[in-house]
Amino acid sequence: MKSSFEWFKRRLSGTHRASSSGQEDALAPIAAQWSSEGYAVLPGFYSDEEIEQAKAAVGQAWAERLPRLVVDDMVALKRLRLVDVDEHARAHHRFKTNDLYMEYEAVRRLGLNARLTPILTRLLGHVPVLCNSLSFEQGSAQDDHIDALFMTPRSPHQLVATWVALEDCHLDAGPLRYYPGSHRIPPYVFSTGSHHVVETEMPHWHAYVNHEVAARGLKPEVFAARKGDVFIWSAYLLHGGSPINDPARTRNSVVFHYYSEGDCVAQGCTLVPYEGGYWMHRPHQPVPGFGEPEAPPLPANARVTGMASA
Ligand SMILES: O=C(O)CCC(=O)C(=O)O
Repeated sequence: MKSSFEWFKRRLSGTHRASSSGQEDALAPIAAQWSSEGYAVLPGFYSDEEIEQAKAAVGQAWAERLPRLVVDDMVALKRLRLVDVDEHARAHHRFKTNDLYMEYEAVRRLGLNARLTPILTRLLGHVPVLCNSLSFEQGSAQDDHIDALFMTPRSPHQLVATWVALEDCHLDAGPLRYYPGSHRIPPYVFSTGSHHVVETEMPHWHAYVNHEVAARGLKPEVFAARKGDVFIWSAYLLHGGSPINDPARTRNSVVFHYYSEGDCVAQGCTLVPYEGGYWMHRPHQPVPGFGEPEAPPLPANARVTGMASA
């Protein structure tokens, strides 16, 4: 795996020589890993500078405390406005900060850019629309799941995620865990006929997935990430956050999810062209008790699809 990526990195840096036919495919090793394992790794993809700028933006979000920003308190298990997080919780709880991609360019740039967008386009098979971001300062310790349960794409397979390491991840900090090859498990069908989660039926989902994992001999691995690494996973790859053995350790990282342009247009989304793809402009996540959530200002080049443009 690593050697094929070295080849790809040489290609990206321009030191790769094309074959005599000139037809070599720089993304072939990544696409092959994607197809056989359900994920792809881009070691050292981002520079220290790019990573530090994104980290600074997360710090800025917590300093500015824009009232429209929304976080999930992963200890108290509740969603709230960032501005309402008290000092005690900020110091002692773990938070997932939602959708900084809509607010801070330095975060958005890690989700879409001239080097990453072509890779995402190849793996997704469509032009990607960056539709959310989740910034973590500590591990998520999230149960194993597939993203298609919660962000069920309108068209099967038209959802991918990237995970970017904003620092080296210590193995006691709760690294990302994943099951290579699990993307081949046919998605569970709930009583609604959909792959979308029905919470009361999750015990059946777990029993089904555990059975499939055992029957296929799949084994979990952890991503011992180094700062600047990118991990890309399919909507159907089983993954989660490993237990946090040392709560004092940070695990700065950001997850981005992407739907396809076609699915977003079919759903009338507002898309902002960016670095060969789009980012979705929308309200922030709703917070119980706060009415309609607010969106950031609409960029002048936004493309409003659906009824208005039909
Ligand atoms: O970063 C992690 O620990 C897991 C994140 C995750 O599972 C997700 O965002 O779907």
